[in-house]
Amino acid sequence: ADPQDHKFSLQEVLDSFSRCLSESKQVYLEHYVAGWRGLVKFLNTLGNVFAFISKDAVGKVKILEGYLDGDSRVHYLTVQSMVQHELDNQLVDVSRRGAHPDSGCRTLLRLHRALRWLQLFLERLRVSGQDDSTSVMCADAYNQSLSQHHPWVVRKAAGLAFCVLPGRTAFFEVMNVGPEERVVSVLGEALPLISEVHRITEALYAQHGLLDLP
Ligand code: 1PZ
Repeated sequence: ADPQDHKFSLQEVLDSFSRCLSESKQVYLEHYVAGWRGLVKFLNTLGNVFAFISKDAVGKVKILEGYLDGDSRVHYLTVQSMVQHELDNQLVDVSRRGAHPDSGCRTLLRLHRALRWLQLFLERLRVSGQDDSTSVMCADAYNQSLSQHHPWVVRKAAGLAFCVLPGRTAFFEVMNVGPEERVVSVLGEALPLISEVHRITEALYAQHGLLDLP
């Protein structure tokens, strides 16, 4: 068999996010978490500079995996059922950090905010041209989204990490999805689904007043 078959590809990540939505627009937690697990793998291939980011993401993925495998797993099938279950049972610190610092709701919110960054970044990448800089695309996407939730020191560290991102051509290669035209078409198919997952989660969190969980 071709060893390339087993090599990591960003395709798997996009597939996981594409599988997130049920017919009734519920968001399956299992696929959401699988998407993040894949993103972390991808981030790790980019080098040690990104370790502080990957470490935080891994921690959050592990927390959610704990719920997916835990005694209450029936309640963690979808993001909707998770929110319902945790709110009904007072398992969320709503106004300040307290007894539930690792609730599914607040943990997923961090990834949800980062998903917006991913959406903006991949969209920029999709429509970019030969001479565009991944560092600039990444920083723009970050400044438009996730940065507003981060303190100065994290913004500073993130800014430094963006500077050492591989250039556009190398970045397309590490995505390992195929030639540029294919990357562009795969992104074109996956991004509307990622946006939809983001939009539905955002509406759910807004409806329950959960967008600022500590
Ligand atoms: C391709 C280049 C990768 C750029 C990644 C862009 C995101 C930069 C985020 C830097 C933040 C990392 C440090 C940790 C911050 C945490 O304080 C926050 C809030 O969590 P809390 O402290 O409240 O528990 N964590 C986050 O905001 C989640 C960040 C996850 C970032 C995952 C990025 C995955 C990248 C995939 C690569 C394509």
